[in-house]
Amino acid sequence: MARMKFKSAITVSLVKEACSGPFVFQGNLKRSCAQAAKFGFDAVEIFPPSADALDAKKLHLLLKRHRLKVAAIGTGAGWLRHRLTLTNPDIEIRNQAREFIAQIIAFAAGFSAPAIVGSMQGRVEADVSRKQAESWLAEGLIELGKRAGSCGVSLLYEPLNRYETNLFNRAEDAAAFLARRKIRHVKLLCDLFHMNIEEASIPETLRAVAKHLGHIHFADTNRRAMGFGHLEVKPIVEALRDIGYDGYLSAEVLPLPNPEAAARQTIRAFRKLTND
Ligand code: LER
Ligand code: MN
Repeated sequence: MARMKFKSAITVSLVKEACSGPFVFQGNLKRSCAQAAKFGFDAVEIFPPSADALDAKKLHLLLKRHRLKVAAIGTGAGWLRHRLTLTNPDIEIRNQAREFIAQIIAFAAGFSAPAIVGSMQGRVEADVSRKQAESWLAEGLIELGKRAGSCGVSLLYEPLNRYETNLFNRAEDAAAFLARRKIRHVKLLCDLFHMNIEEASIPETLRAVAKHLGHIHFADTNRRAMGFGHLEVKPIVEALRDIGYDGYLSAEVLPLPNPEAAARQTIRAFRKLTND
């Protein structure tokens, strides 16, 4: 059987409020794409303030010039800037959250890329039952999954560690939720940083959720570039090969000690681990 080929991606944030977040390049899409290409990445993962803040025509030209793809587009600014979530008790806020994400889904689909629901999932708020919060999350993901499917792409749902949400922390629980609630066109984004906190075994979990897996955030235990922490990553890559994963390993990592060093370390680790 032909060997599966992984794809490399690096994060670019255009959101000022996220300057201390796990984004390698920040603030200037033109310069960030040039740098991503210079280091040899296949794609960029973009974290924009909103869909409106991006210019599709300019982005197509920029990607063409640098032979890059869009790996995914994050929606977290909806939470960071506007405090919108899919599980807020106020229906107006839930609706605004859906609209914010829907616009990013439509924009990303123009680049054959998925949008990501991470922090926009929210949490089980005080005075809300878990059952109710899960139902709101399921309703949101069902509708947004339909939108993604009708544009020919998937939507990515990301379980987060316990310090960021109390909804789903473990990938198998999230996969069971997607199946139980019949949520279509939604795949799992497995972030190795969150998994290191929550999973008993990352390789075994990846094998168990194989059919739901859509994207990987490629980060070490300390949220730094792969190799700058202590993650045992070889068995993880072996598991990804065994399950036939051929998607992105996308570096959602801190720009430490500086963006260039984080990018260089990521691509070095990517090549060494994958021989790609
Ligand atoms: C989003 O992809 C994520 O992993 C969050 O932990 C970032 O705050
Ligand atoms: Mn992540």
